[in-house]
Amino acid sequence: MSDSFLARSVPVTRIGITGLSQAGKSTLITSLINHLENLRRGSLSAQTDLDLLVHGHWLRGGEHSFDYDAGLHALTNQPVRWPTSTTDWSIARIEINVDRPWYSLKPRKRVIELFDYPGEWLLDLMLLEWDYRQFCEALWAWVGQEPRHTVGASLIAELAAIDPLTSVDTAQLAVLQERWADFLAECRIAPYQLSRNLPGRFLLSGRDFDPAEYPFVPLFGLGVVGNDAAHDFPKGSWGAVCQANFDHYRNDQARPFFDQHFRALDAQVILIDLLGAMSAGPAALKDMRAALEGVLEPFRYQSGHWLGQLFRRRIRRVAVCATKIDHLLPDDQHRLQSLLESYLYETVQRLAAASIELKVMAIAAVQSAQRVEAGGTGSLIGRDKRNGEKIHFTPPTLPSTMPHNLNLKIDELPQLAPPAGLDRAQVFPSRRIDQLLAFLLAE
Ligand SMILES: Nc1nc2c(ncn2[C@@H]2O[C@H](COP(=O)(O)OP(=O)(O)OP(=O)(O)O)[C@@H](O)[C@H]2O)c(=O)[nH]1
Ligand SMILES: [Mg+2]
Repeated sequence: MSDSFLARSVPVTRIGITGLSQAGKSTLITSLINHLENLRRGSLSAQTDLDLLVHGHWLRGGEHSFDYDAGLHALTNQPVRWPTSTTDWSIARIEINVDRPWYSLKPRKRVIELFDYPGEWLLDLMLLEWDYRQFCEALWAWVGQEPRHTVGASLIAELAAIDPLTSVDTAQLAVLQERWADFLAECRIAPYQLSRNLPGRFLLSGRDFDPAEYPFVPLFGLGVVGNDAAHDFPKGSWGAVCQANFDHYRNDQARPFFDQHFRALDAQVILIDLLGAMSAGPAALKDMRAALEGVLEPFRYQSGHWLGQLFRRRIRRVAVCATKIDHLLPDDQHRLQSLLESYLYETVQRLAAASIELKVMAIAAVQSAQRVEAGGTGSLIGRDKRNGEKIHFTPPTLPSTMPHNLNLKIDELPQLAPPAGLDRAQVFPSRRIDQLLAFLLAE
């Protein structure tokens, strides 16, 4: 990594951390740094895989640096709040002292880089292999199913009514592109919580890209979808303009991002809001699983494939983590772990066959609810994220296995505020962050 002189003198482990908007990336990174800064305190010191790591400190500064100060400020000042939402990539660097015997020639320092980027961009992995026509076909299949079919009904009908061979109306295209982005944004949040929202940069463009400069939408009309006899779109037609701008998006935006950043990754963490998807119901669960399958597929490609080269060169470990499990009682936290294992069983098996270690974990970066015993049944107490008021709730009881058809729906969970009294010099209360670090950092 040329951007850091440290990279040349000490070994660097770069870990990608991603997840859809609000999955808990920034909070997790803040908590991971806090754990590494307090390596010899708390449960991390009990992880035998990490017992050579003695002291970690966050390296301030550098380009695109993760704002740990802001995360700490939010979580440890009164009134406590969660880190603010982020819209671009950043890197947190933590230098760690390694305890070696005096005669060892191995390095006595190690740098961990946590690379935070939006999951929306990871989802673009799915479209890297498509041409424009395949893109339209895939999206046509998705919008044929509920809830997308109903949520986007009028937009879908309008896109299907356009004859791709006729001259493009650029004003109408601009409006349709905005409406497509709005449709994606609506699908992403409650009550739908869908995951496969493409193109990802329509939702989160990043600092260097303006989707309006290269507008395109999926066209579902004659000649694009369901017509094998591929014919060229006439110059200046809807089809030609959308195709050219799709190609620009794929080749000059999505692909360079992976080219630039995935070469240097040693491990990848994908955060999912499984509890959120479970409260949205089976359609959200199915869509999330399909999205995960889609983005994990390239990890299996052979090195003859350009994506295979990118992924297989270094990335050997992948963790898929269901976040925010502090919303559950301890027994249900265990059940969520086994639900997640059965939910992703086939994917785990497939990656294992390709020698990629995929671990699925149920975690909480900052435990924000406390258990109380009320009349024999357990319940939880925390504070409301919006107004800080105390809330007392009985979390849902989870089944111990995931139904094969994903026919599962739980009640919506409250949104909690972080707990008061967090301190940088103490390990934040959390669930399984120590195990996640042990998996990612084991030598
Ligand atoms: N109870 C609980 N809530 C959490 C935890 N982590 C995140 N949250 C909630 O999830 C929200 C989003 O967390 P962030 O860490 O900002 O998530 P993000 O993925 O960085 O979000 P964007 O930057 O907007 O994409 C927070 O505002 C909290 O409401 C956790 O460990 N426990
Ligand atoms: Mg964030």
